[in-house]
Amino acid sequence: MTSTDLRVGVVGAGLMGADHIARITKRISGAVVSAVIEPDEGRGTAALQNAPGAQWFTSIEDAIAANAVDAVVIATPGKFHEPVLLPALAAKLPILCEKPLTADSASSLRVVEAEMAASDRPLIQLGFMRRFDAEYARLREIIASGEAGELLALRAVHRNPDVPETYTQDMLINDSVVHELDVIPWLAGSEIRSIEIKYMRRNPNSPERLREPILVLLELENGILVDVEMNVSIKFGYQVATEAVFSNGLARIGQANGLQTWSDGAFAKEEHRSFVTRFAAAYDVQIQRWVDAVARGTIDGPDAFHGYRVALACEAGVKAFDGGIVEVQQVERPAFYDKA
Ligand code: ISE
Repeated sequence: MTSTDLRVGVVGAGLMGADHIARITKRISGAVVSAVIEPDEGRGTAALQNAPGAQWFTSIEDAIAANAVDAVVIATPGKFHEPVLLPALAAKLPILCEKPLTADSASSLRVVEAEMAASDRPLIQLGFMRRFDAEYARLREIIASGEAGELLALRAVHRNPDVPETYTQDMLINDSVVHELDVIPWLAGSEIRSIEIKYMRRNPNSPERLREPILVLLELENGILVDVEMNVSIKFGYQVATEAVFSNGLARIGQANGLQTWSDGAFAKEEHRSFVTRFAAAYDVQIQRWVDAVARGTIDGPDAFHGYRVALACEAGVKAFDGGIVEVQQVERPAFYDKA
């Protein structure tokens, strides 16, 4: 650690929090984990193994009162974000908040208002990591440049091998499709106008409480149609892929790119089993760019107002479980968010 390193408090030491703690300690320059904020003692002390010199706190308020952090990474489940975001904003701390911003649009709006009241510039960057994946960035360039002609449609698949017991039906949208609700407007340069959901044939592996896989159909403001297969019980592995259909051709991202083996007359390629490995490089780039941006007094990624828009799209998505085409409420972006 050097005296200029950003002292980061990581809130939540579950799968994602522990991964960010290891990342900041081992691979990120200009930052150090100075605090692990986690109510569960077992998880908190386990996480400290990867954060030499860090202190353990059970609440964000205690870490702020002890002057232990210059910035915060929030990696708890979305429903716990608001009570961490509000005191961190009041203390004017830069924040990298894992997706989603909060559990619903009303609380997301409260966070946006608290941010505008606390600071003269955005403090929150949202952890939508796909934007930092090299293939997503290249696809966005191809779309924007027009080099393959006009974009006609996007076809996406989002497949998980399984999900934990805490995963509920609404999480198909609020926890999983939320990534597409972020990245599709970013890729296509157009907001989401409406959402429709169709139920695919039930997977016998699906837990009793879930009705899935689902097919999510998005219509964008510019008329582009996007279909997303969301599937969380497909056993074989973790797969996130998109095909872009242009007037002059196709582009595909997210194809399996692991170890190739030839054996017993067969060819095989390794597939990911979790988002932790599939997006490892994107998470590294995201955190490094956030740390560098904080040093410049800014953010470098999606902001809280975008998180509010995504929350509105999620609400439309959850309504669409009951059938029909559901319009997404459109909101005007305050000039405050152009200060980043
Ligand atoms: C999880 O929270 C993620 O963010 C993953 O990227 C997604 O694939 C998964 O479905 C979510 O539960």
